[in-house]
Amino acid sequence: MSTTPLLHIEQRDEIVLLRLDRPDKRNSINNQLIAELGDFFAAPPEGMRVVVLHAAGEHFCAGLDLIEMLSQPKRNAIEGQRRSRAWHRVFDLMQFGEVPIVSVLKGAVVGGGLEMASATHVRVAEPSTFFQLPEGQRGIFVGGGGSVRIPRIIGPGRVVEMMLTGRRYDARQGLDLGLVHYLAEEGQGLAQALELARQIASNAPTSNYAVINGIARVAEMGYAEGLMAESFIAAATGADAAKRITGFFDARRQARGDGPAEPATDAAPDAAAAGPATGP
Ligand code: 1HE
Repeated sequence: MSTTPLLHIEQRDEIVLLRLDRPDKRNSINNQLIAELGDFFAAPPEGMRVVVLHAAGEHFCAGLDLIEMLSQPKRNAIEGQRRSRAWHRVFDLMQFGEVPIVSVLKGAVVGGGLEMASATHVRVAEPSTFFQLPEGQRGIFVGGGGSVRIPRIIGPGRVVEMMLTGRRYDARQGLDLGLVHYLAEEGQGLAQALELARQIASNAPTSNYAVINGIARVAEMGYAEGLMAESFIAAATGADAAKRITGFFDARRQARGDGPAEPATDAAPDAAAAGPATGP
């Protein structure tokens, strides 16, 4: 294992920029890189509210490090599963972690690169971006959650077809399919992602937490279970809602030239401590 980090970490106030820093190998994911990602997301730095995941060089990520894979032949099924399960743990920590992740896509977003991107919450792509799942052509299968996350975004039929034919989708097609949320100008992906990250960081942290941990899970539940789970999540959020809601109406009154609203502390002490009931 190299001692040079493959993940560059830079904290700018509430936003942490994580850069995949292996451009000479097209940011392909080896054991070291996945371990560094896992270490970061298992113990995120204090004060972090949003992560921007971007990449050095021309390509976001060329997927699994195929050279390393060849050098580590699996001896049995459990050993064979080990790498895949390690990726699952790390990408789960990302998708169901503490803060939203905005990714900046460009060039190759292939195989494990697409698996990683699909564990991020907001995806910004530059026009050079292309998506591919070349596992079939390499004689392997997705192992980083690709058969779980990607079909939930673009549908299982498209994933089957992508994997059988090795077809590439470009950035614009990615936008139509939901792999991309924002199409940036060439070279502007990071700037756009940072702008989005600042916007997301200004939300209530508990709301962001509820969104990234709640929506995808509730969507997997049955109707009644989903509604019940939603009501619990709604009850657990809203700690600073009174302040935010009052601020919202104050700003409107000020814009109209009226006086400020009554302070939110008018609420009963218990209710103020628990936060207002959210939802209907
Ligand atoms: C790599 C890898 C890699 C590049 N593992 N070393 N992923 C793939 O099948 C994608 C394979 N890579 C490519 O198709 C191309 O490299 C790219 C389209 C991404 C970029 O092309 P290009 O012309 O800019 O770069 P290059 O000349 O092909 O590669 C530059 C170097 O990166 C070269 O190393 P060098 O030492 O010869 O300079 C390549 O060997 C190295 N490189 N991609 C290792 N993937 C948990 S399951 C997930 C399963 C998968 O991810 S399957 C998809 C694997």
